[in-house]
Amino acid sequence: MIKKTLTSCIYCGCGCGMYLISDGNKLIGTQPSENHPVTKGSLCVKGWNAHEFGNKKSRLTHPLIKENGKFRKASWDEAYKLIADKFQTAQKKHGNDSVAFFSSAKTSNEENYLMMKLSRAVFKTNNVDHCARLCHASTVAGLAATFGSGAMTNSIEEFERADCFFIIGSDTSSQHPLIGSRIINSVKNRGAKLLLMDPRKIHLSQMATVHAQHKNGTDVALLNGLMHIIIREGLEDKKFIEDRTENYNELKELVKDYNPQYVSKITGVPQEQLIEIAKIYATTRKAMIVYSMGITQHITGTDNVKSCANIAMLTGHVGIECAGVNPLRGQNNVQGACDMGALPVCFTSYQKVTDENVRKKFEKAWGVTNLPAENGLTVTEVVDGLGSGKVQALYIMGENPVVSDPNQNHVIECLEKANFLVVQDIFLTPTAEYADVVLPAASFAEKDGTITSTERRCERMRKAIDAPGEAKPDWQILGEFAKVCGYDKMMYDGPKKIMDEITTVSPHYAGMKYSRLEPFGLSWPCLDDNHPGTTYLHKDKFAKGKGTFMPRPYIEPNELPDEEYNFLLSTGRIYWHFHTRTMSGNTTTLEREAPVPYVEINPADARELGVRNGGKLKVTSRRGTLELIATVTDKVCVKSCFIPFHYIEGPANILTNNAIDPVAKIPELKVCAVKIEKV
Ligand SMILES: Nc1nc2c(c(=O)[nH]1)N[C@H]1C(S)=C(S)[C@@H](COP(=O)(O)OP(=O)(O)OC[C@H]3O[C@@H](n4cnc5c(=O)[nH]c(N)nc54)[C@H](O)[C@@H]3O)O[C@H]1N2
Ligand SMILES: Nc1nc2c(c(=O)[nH]1)N[C@H]1C(S)=C(S)[C@@H](COP(=O)(O)OP(=O)(O)OC[C@H]3O[C@@H](n4cnc5c(=O)[nH]c(N)nc54)[C@H](O)[C@@H]3O)O[C@H]1N2
Ligand code: SF4
Ligand SMILES: [Mo]
Repeated sequence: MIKKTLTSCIYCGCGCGMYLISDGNKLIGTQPSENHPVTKGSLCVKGWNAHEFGNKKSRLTHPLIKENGKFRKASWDEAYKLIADKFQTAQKKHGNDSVAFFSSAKTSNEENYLMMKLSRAVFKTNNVDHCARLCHASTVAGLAATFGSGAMTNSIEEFERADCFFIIGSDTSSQHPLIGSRIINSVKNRGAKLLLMDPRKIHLSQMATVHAQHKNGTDVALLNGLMHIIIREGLEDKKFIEDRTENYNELKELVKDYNPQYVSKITGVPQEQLIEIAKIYATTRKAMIVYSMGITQHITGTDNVKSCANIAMLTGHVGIECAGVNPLRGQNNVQGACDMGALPVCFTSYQKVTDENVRKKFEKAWGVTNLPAENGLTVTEVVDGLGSGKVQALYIMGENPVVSDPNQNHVIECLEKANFLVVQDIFLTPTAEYADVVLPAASFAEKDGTITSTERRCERMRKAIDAPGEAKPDWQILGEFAKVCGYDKMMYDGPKKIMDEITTVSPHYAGMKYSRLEPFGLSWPCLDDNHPGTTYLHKDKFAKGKGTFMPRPYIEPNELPDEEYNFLLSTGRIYWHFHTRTMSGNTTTLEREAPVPYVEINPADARELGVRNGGKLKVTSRRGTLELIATVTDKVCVKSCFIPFHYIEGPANILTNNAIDPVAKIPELKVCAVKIEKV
């Protein structure tokens, strides 16, 4: 029988509402919801094909235990007992913080909540984190410090009415297609201005009012330069600054030095372009800042984010409709994973683990004592900890660090040293190969729950079919495992009950009962059962009261090209693939378009190297080396190159630098130095 189930797309943070079409227990297609406020009858190519990977024969169907280097099938009970024994033994010998947990932005809010509950209530450690560390950790830190809340300030619908887009470090039309299409419509049909600041040519470049191709990693200088011009021209919003912000004099003092001549020299952007961008942005009221990984994935990621917040406050472009600072969250549920406290420093709703009253509240709610009071380790610190012995055992749910973490050789060395590794996934990933126990999870199509999209919209995921073999939803696995560990307050008869618990301990989600999430969800803050949700933040007052200007000086990236490693490498993604390709690589239409890894280089460099389009190149950094096909294109500047990080067959992360931002601990995935040779 053919059935249609309304759910939320598994791929990006746009949070599209789609129907999964199933025939018996097999998914046969998808279809966009006509009425979903983001989707409105359209999906991108990934959404249209989101039914395929789940049907693959290579799905994990049974728990696996490694013996003498080989996996064998095991029962759930045997697997749970082994993990419990290893984790508890590690803690007895090496202390509570010798174990760690990676949660997953691919799983539901309820599952992220249970992962952090498992870590904190059962194992008494705050060593719980997830891929936001590689993604928007700098947003969470930078916007919390300036505005008091680290989320997208405005909603996706507002892109349809904005008059100016200030896009810095976001390939929006490729990576957030349903937001990108609104930008394109507004620019083409309504004459909205598009100010693009991106070192690389992207699809949006063609229609940009101005495209400043600044040098990678010079964003703080660029933004300070724009603020210098705005103040010099008297275009700052004096009333907003006076009424709603603090620390303005420090900002004014710092940006004094960033005159157009100086900034042009650092960034490579002509002075006229700087002036044009500053004037258009400052004089258009409905002007939205949009950013993503080009801003966050730097050792100065937090500084970059603070600088975006500074320029928005300087011009009074926040707390109003169709404006604000809009970090586009990447994974379908990375916003939710952060909201649920799958972070080493906070419980749900960003309530700090260091606050005794907060801990007391959770101790009471969970029926436990002595919740850990010290901040835990981040993803990158846990990986290092496996190498040094500080961390003995790691439980990974729905992440694939062998492909997604920087400096792959280092990651593999650390995973090999791990005393005990558990991987819970839908496929046997390159990371799972290093595991001692592998647990089979149900995919998004096989379970109920909620996700929270980039516009803070908490919406339903619904079960369409049964999971293959003995695979189970992550929430059920975590509950059963906790019980084997001696804690039975994580057994629920379904995600609805888990959300009921979440609403009682999380102020932003207090009104998010399942009955209220029909049909397309609500955006937080949603403070009680009658609260309508919130489309844009910081109206009248910032989440922290006054907004704080946080002026930052420009600092160079950690590793820039020199004589030997003379190319700048930047990494990122492409339209057709999603991250480590476990899902998109198992999807015919997507895989057909981009089946092999490659490196983009400029035609001038290709001539110098004597390589043509499709020829072979060896790319080497201080950390590793890769052979790749050359794609010769003027998308990248001379002496720069770009490699998508999707491919285990040609993993960009063998080259990348694991230097981190000191505040947010996010690695510098967007800049490192390499040399390139013809093979
Ligand atoms: N198809 C597809 N869609 C996805 C994903 C995917 O894997 N595939 N992943 C999702 C996830 S988790 C995320 S986080 C988002 C990411 O979405 P994006 O951040 O849009 O994607 P990226 O390719 O990482 O990089 C964005 C842009 O930053 C630019 N850039 C590089 N260095 C700099 C710099 O120093 N300064 C500035 N200003 N710009 C720079 C790049 O040229 C690129 O255009 O996409 C989400 N959507
Ligand atoms: N060089 C470089 N590296 C990068 C980036 C970059 O721009 N450049 N970007 C970084 C960013 S922004 C991100 S977000 C990370 C992403 O890094 P990861 O999160 O490690 O990448 P994914 O491929 O999304 O991994 C998700 C895993 O979850 C599994 N999965 C899917 N559904 C479920 C489920 O329901 N349950 C369970 N248990 N598992 C499931 C998938 O099979 C997959 O293995 O990569 C980062 N790495
Ligand atoms: S835009 Fe994002 S959420 Fe929408 S269909 Fe495409 S991948 Fe899915
Ligand atoms: Mo991400």
